[in-house]
Amino acid sequence: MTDSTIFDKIINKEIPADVVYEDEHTLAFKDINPQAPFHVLVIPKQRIATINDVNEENAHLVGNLYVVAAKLAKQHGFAEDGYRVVMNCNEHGGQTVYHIHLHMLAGQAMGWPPY
Ligand code: IU
Repeated sequence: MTDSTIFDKIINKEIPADVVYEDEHTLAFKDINPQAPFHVLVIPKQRIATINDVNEENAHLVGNLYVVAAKLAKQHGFAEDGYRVVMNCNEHGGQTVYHIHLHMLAGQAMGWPPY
């Protein structure tokens, strides 16, 4: 597993972030380089480097990311029109920060395919 990332500093409040949700296991904050009108990253507080590191023991932490995304969608009025959640894995997936994060993009219609 790679070393800790800047997201640990955000979790530990060592650097600021625009936090939109926080509980014991999960944090959600605005992406600093938004790709949609609403773009937040939903992350587990316990670092999991990539999707390849998801297993039976930590799967509940990944499930929580979707629970939080659904809450945020309802709270911000995106549930009905829809939105996108995506998690990039390694180089071909476009992952740059090795602490898994669910991108939640909303506020406009999304295109497909994503390349
Ligand atoms: P990726 O899926 O690993 O490529 O996404 C990393 C995201 O983290 C990307 O959208 C960045 O804009 C975002 N980000 C951030 O919000 N705050 C930071 O301090 C850093 C990256 I570094």
